[in-house]
Amino acid sequence: MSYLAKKEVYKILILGLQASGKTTIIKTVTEGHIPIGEEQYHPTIDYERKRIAIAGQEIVIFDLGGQTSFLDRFTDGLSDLIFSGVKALIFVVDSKEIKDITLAKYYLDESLKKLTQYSPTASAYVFQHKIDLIPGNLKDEVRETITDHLFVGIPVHLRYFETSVFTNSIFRAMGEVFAETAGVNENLKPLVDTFIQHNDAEMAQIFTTAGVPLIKIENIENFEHISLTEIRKVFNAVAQNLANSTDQSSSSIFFESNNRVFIVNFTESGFVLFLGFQKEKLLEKHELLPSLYSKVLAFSVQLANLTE
Ligand SMILES: Nc1nc2c(ncn2[C@@H]2O[C@H](COP(=O)(O)OP(=O)(O)OP(=O)(O)O)[C@@H](O)[C@H]2O)c(=O)[nH]1
Ligand SMILES: [Mg+2]
Repeated sequence: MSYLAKKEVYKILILGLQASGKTTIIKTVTEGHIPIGEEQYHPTIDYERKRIAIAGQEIVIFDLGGQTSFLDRFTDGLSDLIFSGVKALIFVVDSKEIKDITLAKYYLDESLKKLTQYSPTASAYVFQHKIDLIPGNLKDEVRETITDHLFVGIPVHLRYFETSVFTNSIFRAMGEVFAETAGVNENLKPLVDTFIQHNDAEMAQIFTTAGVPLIKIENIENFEHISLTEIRKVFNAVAQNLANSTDQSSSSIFFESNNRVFIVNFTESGFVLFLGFQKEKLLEKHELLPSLYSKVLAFSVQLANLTE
């Protein structure tokens, strides 16, 4: 067993009032496609569990139905079962439903009480969701109103994100939750950091196979890096390519822009390594693409072994 091995399954809770968007969020970030428009609402009955692996760490997400009859049971009769062994709690509020903010605050308080009781070391996040529905000039006002209500008398540190399933915001927010929960920053980041320093890479990113960004490291200052949206386009194309490919060993691909070479590698332990190199640097070092490519492959195997 490797030193990074963690066999315990980590638990993430996602809760909030009904129709705030929890099930849609989980579907988007675990299946990797951004929905085109609002979809028909199917309330979650009771709760649903979704098991995923992030960089070798098994995680179970509890998607808790948001109807008040369910929330009352989760925070009372079932609280021991629901709130024990939790690593992260995400509370989702609908940006558009300001009228329900007092009710949301009530359940946020109840949940945090139970979280402090059963999982005192867990991290807590608030997603102010469906931000796409708020016009730009009202965003500050809406955020202020929501935070003014939610944060009164909160005993724990809450991380706050504005999210929408129609933009990268949800991938960024969930990326932080996943990276922190799975310990990616302590485990993978130092190794990737060392690799890119040694090989003069400009940047490295690690994604889940669904395209959720877990970490990003830049090796140079003022790198006008390609945006997440651009990476996602390439990423989806690559993922599609690999899914269609009959040659399952072809888990890597490289492509180039005028000044850069990028290598994308789908590691065996369920994450994706994305590296960018400057062509000029490679030329200076007389580094040829095939040799760079095999170094990346070797590194990816090493990472996979460590996280198995
Ligand atoms: N505009 C917008 N709509 C969203 C977003 N996320 C989800 N929705 C819509 O919100 C509605 C409710 O979504 P669900 O994910 O089912 O809500 P839920 O929180 O799981 O609801 P319960 O299971 O009843 O607690 C659906 O019609 C979704 O399409 C978003 O970011 N923006
Ligand atoms: Mg639901």
